[in-house]
Amino acid sequence: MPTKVVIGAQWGDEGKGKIVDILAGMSDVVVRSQGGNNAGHTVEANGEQYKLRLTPSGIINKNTLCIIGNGVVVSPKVLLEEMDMLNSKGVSTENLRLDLRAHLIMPYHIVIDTLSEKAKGTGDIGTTKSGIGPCYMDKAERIGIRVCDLMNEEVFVKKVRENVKIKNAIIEKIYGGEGVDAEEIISDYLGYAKKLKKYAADTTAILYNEIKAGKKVLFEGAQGTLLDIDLGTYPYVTSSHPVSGGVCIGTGIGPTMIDECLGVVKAYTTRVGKGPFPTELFDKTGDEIREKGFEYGTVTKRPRRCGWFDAVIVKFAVRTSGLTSLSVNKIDTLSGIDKLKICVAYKKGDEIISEFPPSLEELALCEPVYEEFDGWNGDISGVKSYDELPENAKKYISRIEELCDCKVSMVGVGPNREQNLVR
Ligand code: 2SA
Ligand code: GDP
Ligand code: MG
Repeated sequence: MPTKVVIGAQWGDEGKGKIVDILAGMSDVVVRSQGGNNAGHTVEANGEQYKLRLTPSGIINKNTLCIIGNGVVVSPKVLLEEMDMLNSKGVSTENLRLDLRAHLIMPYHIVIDTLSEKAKGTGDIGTTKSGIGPCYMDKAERIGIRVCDLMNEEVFVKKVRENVKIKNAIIEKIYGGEGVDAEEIISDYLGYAKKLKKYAADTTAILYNEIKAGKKVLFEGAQGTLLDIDLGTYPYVTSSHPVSGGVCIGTGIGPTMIDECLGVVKAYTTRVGKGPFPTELFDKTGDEIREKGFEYGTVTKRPRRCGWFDAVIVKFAVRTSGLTSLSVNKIDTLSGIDKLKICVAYKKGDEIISEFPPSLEELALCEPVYEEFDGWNGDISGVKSYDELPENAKKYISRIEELCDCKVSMVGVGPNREQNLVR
């Protein structure tokens, strides 16, 4: 199929980077449509590990055109650092394009993100403090600064001076913090502009023409469904749209141009940051999964909360993103756990709930209803085909498929490109 969306069907970090890198080998174009450098996508290839935050995970494939779409919020500083990192590892960034409509993360966004989290005290969201929320706020308030503004010195200087006045009032008067210096920002950002100029383009037109020409296009989601600002566990969400619908708005294409939607999940569940997590484990099994699966934030190194696979949330992702198949990663991490559980529904008093509740207050009254499975033992990271997996692992996957009402097309047994079993 020519166009495919890859999204996270849990709370992010499902292993999207690995899957996109694998599929990028069969694609002409890879596009990011939302989020920013809050994302951390890990790709292991050619004996190297790459932790990508802004660049699409297709960049490791030298012939793939990589687009940062209009819906992404871009820190030029982080982007240039990432490009330098890639170049130093021999990866070319010549095929990168940055949309002119994308909004810029400015230093005051990072300051406000940090101060507003601090001011919330124990009621904080647990953001990555990379300025994502404040940048999307400016976009909605219609005072954001875009890549096209950065490419026009006169416009850029005027907008920065105006915005800094407003932002410093907020930083100093509301949060009691230290304001930022407009002239320093202007000088730094005009330096970034020079370096980024040749990559900046109207990518909506490029993308349309590529699709019309029959090219294979992959859309790379960041974060995950339950972090979607509309459909996630609001307010414990990010400020963009990680569901498949976000791709249209964030890249400028219409829904008729999307052929397939692949949801990536882990064989268990993780979450980083605050907010509800019905199947969270607070015992030694949770710790075992964290240590074996190395569940720590790719960007912030925060320990990820770990729990059992929750079919209620994944079924919700299948429904809200119209998923056509699932990729289940990290089945290897569950090896050696005697009894495994999958949450098949929630119980609220005497009521059985099978749809993920919109209200956090209602969710707090829900308890997971579990089905138990016999586990499997041994190192399965070298398994080369789905059929070779232990019988109990295959039963576990088949049950995920039934409960989520979606075909499982790939199973991950390790972080490397080669450790992916196609069914
Ligand atoms: P933000 O910074 O405003 O987007 O934070 C809002 C919530 O979204 C969560 N969030 C994430 N959750 C999982 N992974 C993310 N990327 C990094 C990773 C996270 C890291 O790959 O590990 O390094 O900690 C990501 N980005 C945002 C965040 O935790 C808040 O709950
Ligand atoms: P993303 O944000 O969805 O791209 O995921 P992250 O890169 O933040 O986190 C996923 C982690 O799991 C990374 O360290 C990957 O290298 C690793 N990973 C991906 N698939 C597998 C798998 O099947 N098994 C194991 N053990 N690790 C995996
Ligand atoms: Mg991640």
